[in-house]
Amino acid sequence: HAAEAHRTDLMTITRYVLNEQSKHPESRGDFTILLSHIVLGCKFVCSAVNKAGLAKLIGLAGETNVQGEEQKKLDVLSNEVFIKALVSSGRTCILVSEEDEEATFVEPSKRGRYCVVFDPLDGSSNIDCGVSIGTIFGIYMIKEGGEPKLEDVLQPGKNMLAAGYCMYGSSCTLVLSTGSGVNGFTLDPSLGEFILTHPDIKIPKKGKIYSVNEGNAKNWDGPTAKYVEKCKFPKDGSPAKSLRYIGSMVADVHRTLLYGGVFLYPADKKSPNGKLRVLYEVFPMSFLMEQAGGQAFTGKQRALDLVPKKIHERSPIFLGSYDDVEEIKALYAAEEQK
Ligand code: P6P
Repeated sequence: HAAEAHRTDLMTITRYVLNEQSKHPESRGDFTILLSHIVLGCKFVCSAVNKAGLAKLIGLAGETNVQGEEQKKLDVLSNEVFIKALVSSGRTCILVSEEDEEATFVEPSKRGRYCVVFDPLDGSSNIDCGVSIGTIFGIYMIKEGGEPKLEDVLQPGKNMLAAGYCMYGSSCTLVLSTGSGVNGFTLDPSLGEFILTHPDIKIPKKGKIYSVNEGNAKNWDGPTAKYVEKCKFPKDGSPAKSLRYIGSMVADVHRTLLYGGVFLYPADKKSPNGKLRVLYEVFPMSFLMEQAGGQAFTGKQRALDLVPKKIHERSPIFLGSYDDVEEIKALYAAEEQK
């Protein structure tokens, strides 16, 4: 009977978020409405990404769509969809997107209390070869009343109320945390609903995989070089780790979350702050890792303690299984002692 109930008792992301809301009686449902608009954006991008793949593959309508308009690059299209969805939710006041140099300040008549930072289509350079890509987002509450200002989004990641990503791959999977654990939902295209498929995700305490772009090895600093060396040639007789690097952050992080291990995008001589962006790549993924029992480190401090000064600031990042990141922290601490 339980199995039967499971099949018919569909836990959709909407129901899940409403359940969370019911834990906060004072809530006016604004957060639920905001999340429902983010989910709408993800559904749209999922369908656009799948179509684009198909259009590219079989040369449908060339580079222009049926209206003869120049086919928009998918990341530009995705950005417009999210901006419009977030503004029309009436629950946001500042939006920071990887695609826009400046933050978007929502007009007063449509303003709400939330600030959303997002990368509408991270890894989009991978679309043409069919590698999974994704949307990454984080949500802050505006610091205090009055005119929203840039400082309201330059908050440390630990102040985020929620964070998540939607991965567009063989299936469309949305992984979300609203501060009490991590849950994964898979889009059922026949229903147009995200169904709970990965309840209460916990990352393994230690993993057998390391994930880094080895092509940057000549530029790494000591601790990173030492850690990767240890993964490949362990001195304690333990088996070497496997290297898995997809080159699309959402895919590499999703595998790390489910299988364990560690994802590294270290600083190097070329880019002293690494490559990944603090607000809408490092913070949301670090938030999820901590919520799943893992951790995230910048080489200097806990990633979520970082206070960004600019909205497109970058930071090195080491995130994943708790024990694996501990080893990296020990190597950086030893370097500090020198
Ligand atoms: P590299 C994709 O371009 C991206 O922003 C992330 O999704 C990914 O983790 C990283 O860059 C890959 O960078 O330098 O290894 O190609």
